[in-house]
Amino acid sequence: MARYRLHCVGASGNSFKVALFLSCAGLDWEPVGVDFAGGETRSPDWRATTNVMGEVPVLEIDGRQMSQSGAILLWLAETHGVFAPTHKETFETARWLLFDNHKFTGNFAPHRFQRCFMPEPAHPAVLAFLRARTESAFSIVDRHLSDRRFILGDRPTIVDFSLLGYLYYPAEETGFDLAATFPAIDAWRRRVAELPGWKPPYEMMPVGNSPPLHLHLWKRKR
Ligand SMILES: N[C@@H](CCC(=O)N[C@@H](CS)C(=O)NCC(=O)O)C(=O)O
Repeated sequence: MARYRLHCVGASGNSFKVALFLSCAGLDWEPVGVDFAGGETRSPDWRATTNVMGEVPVLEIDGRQMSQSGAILLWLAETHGVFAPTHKETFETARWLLFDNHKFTGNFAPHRFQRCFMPEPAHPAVLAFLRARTESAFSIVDRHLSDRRFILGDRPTIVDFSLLGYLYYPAEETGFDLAATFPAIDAWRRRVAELPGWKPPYEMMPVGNSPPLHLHLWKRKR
């Protein structure tokens, strides 16, 4: 059994944030699949034994179970001293991690979910709302990256891993052509993809039971 066990599912970008760290840091870890589509994370038993918040990722080490990707990344960076912000960067780190959870991933992930993982097509107003909020958050990050290589400056840190969690899923799932619309974000995600240990999400976490793609997208893929 690996030292670190990451409870996750391939479609979960929040899980990918942690998987990316573990893989790029060269740590001994394994993905542990969750039956997300079958409702495992919503069951009282899973909440009692694994995560009271009912979410993946959960990182397990030495019997301890940790949730919330941002908190896990902070803990991993401090524990292993890699991809770690400096003490002087503490404020900027918290600022960007909160922005990610609230506005960046916080709108992009539900937009993708509503767009392609719901059993029925989402109401267009819901999609339009989430898309506009995502575009606004993306514009902020695109501008921020126009004159620096990574979010905190010239080297990759956990802040990049957090914000990038959902940016490697296929455009047919996300509905965003990043290369065409957010060139600085696109260049940044390519830079991070050059790190040793990087793999795309479904290859990094080939486990669990992801929600099925919405039928109309699934048909379009064939
Ligand atoms: N802020 C959390 C978000 C975690 C999250 O939303 N996970 C999703 C999968 S990507 C989940 O398990 N959702 C279950 C639910 O909301 O019921 C984090 O960064 O870990």
